[in-house]
Amino acid sequence: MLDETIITKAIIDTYTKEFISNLKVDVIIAGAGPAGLVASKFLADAGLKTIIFERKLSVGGGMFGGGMMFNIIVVQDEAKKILDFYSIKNSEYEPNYHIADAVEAVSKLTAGAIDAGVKIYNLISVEDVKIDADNKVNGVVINWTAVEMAKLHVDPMTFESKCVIDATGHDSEVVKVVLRKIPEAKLYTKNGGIVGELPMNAEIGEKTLVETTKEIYPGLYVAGMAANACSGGQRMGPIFGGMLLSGEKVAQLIIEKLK
Ligand code: 48F
Repeated sequence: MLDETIITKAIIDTYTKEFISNLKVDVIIAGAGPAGLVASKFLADAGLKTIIFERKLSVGGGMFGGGMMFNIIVVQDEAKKILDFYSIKNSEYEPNYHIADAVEAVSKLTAGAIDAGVKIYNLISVEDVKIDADNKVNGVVINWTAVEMAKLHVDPMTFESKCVIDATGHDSEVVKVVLRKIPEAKLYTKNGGIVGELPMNAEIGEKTLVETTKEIYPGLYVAGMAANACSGGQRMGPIFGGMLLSGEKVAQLIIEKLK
């Protein structure tokens, strides 16, 4: 005998209890693409309480689609260790070009994060940041993606963290909010603002990405394509090693800072 109201209660009760327990965490990540997923696992493995807010119904960002919907990803030698770490099957196509199944990669990166203790909230968008008296970022303002899509006039709610990672991809949405809403904000970039992403060059873009992954404003870090977009790095298309290494690097930076 199944009682529909118990099913409903189980969902609401469990979700809200966990939601409340995550109101104050160590790290909040905006975006569950490859960079955000990898960062979250390494942070959680280091004992930092980490949550991700993901706008969409599905996690994985641009990885699921491989290149132009051919759902295979390519990873170079430097990042093969991360595929192996997650037991993502891969093989060498040519020297320095390792291929893997995009769906397997997303699934295992996601499982890795969840097994490490990360809570992923899908269907929730980060729309603003919370700041302290010195304008340092110390949390995010969120709303249901459905509210955002329907343009409903519904106030958002706020979660607090010691650090925030913008892993929102090409649009670097969290960084844009900081620039828009804190007039005196200067990013740690060559022009103090968003330099903007450069056209395709996989070789340079992948190398640059590890350098552009950093704390870009007090309390706010960038990882993945958001990092190159902010600091003027090249785009690189469906080679994903840089995204994985960027996730690893941003986690190391935050671990050093917080521990
Ligand atoms: O775009 P995405 O996969 O970012 P990434 O981890 O990886 C980039 C690659 O996929 C690809 C590439 C470059 O050529 O190799 O582009 O840097 O994942 C970003 C995720 O963030 C979510 C979005 O739905 C996606 O899943 N997202 C974007 N804005 C928000 C957000 C927001 N405001 N709040 C929450 N999630």
